[in-house]
Amino acid sequence: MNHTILITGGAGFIGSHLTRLFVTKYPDYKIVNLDKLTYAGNLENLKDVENKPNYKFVKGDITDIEFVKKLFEEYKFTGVLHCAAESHVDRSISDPLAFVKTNVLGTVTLLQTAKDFWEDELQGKLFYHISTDEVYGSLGEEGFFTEETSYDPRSPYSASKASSDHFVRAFYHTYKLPVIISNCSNNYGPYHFPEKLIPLCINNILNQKPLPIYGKGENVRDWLFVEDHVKAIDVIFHKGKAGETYNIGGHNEWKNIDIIKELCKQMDEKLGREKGESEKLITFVKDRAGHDMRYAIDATKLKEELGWKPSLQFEEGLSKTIDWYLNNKEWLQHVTTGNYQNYYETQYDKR
Ligand code: NAD
Ligand code: TDX
Repeated sequence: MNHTILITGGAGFIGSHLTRLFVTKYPDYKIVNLDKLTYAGNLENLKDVENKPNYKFVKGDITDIEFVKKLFEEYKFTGVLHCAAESHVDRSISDPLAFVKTNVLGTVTLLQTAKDFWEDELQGKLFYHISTDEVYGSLGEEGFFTEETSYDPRSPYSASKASSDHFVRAFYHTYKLPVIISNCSNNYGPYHFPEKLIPLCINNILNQKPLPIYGKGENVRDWLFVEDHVKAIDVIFHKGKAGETYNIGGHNEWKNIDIIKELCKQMDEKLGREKGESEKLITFVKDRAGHDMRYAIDATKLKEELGWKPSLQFEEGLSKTIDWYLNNKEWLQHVTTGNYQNYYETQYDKR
């Protein structure tokens, strides 16, 4: 069928890759990108698709119900791919209310509007909520998160995402709204805002600034190349079953310190620097409050039921990512001026 899809947060990191994939792969779909353009949203991320006839950008806030209603009236959406969120754990520690507002109230605003517009004809509609593995809490050395793992969020960010997931399921059970949730592990790749570990360290290596590693760098994350994530979303959107949850992960666990060492090694080679030069920048700093120890996803359900698996090996994905940042220094400069400097000073310089 032909869809008219609302993508929220399409100017952000994952949202821009998702928008690009849907706009180019499905020329018969109409894609409307609703984004507030917070510090994390950037229309430069979508320069290559902005003039496509099936793409439209609308600036707005998902918590503004009158605005969201008007958009549903105008476009008669058949699907929602909901990416918009406050997404950075460290910011959630300093400003939890902003996370409740966008991640909880914003999600319920969209659910409520979709329900009101779709309730006469639910057939052919889908509300797809993009969520995170952080809702499951923190693992010890063993085990994986499955779709059955109990929720145990431990940061204001993950608590707000867990809350939004609960509302999505509540709308399915109460109003039969067709919903799907996917919970993904840590993404990396082009257009990643340099407040997150990998792009922050790429930027700092380039500028020969300290690489701030929280605690001892022993925390483990399961990394997935962002293009593999959005390919999984595509498969789930088209083949997944309403009411279901799918975990998405790379089966690719790394300690933070090991990732940064690999990054230093690859960047020294690419920049023609002496072997070991960038590693000297590694600086252990005060740990993140409530820092989750380990995340690891079991993505068996997605592989067995829908046939998705990651396509890129991590070292290759990291190399592609570094090359993108080296070829797009202007993008990096644009996003690291102004407010970014204030954020950086508060987060790191005064620690
Ligand atoms: P991001 O911070 O890069 O982008 C978020 C986008 O949402 C930005 O464009 C921002 O302008 C927009 N936005 C924020 N508040 C808004 C509002 N009130 N109204 C409209 N737009 C608003 O985030 P990301 O890393 O791309 O994450 C996207 C989604 O994927 C989030 O829901 C996040 O929880 C989830 N997720 C992220 C990761 C990851 O590793 N980055 C992993 C799993 C899940
Ligand atoms: O300066 C840093 N130093 C450091 O050691 C930063 C920014 C992070 N870290 C550590 C904290 C984590 O253990 O690196 C790891 C990764 O940190 P982030 O890049 O901030 O990601 P994380 O907190 O794991 O959350 C990410 O993955 C899940 C995304 O930001 C979330 O949106 C997503 O849901």
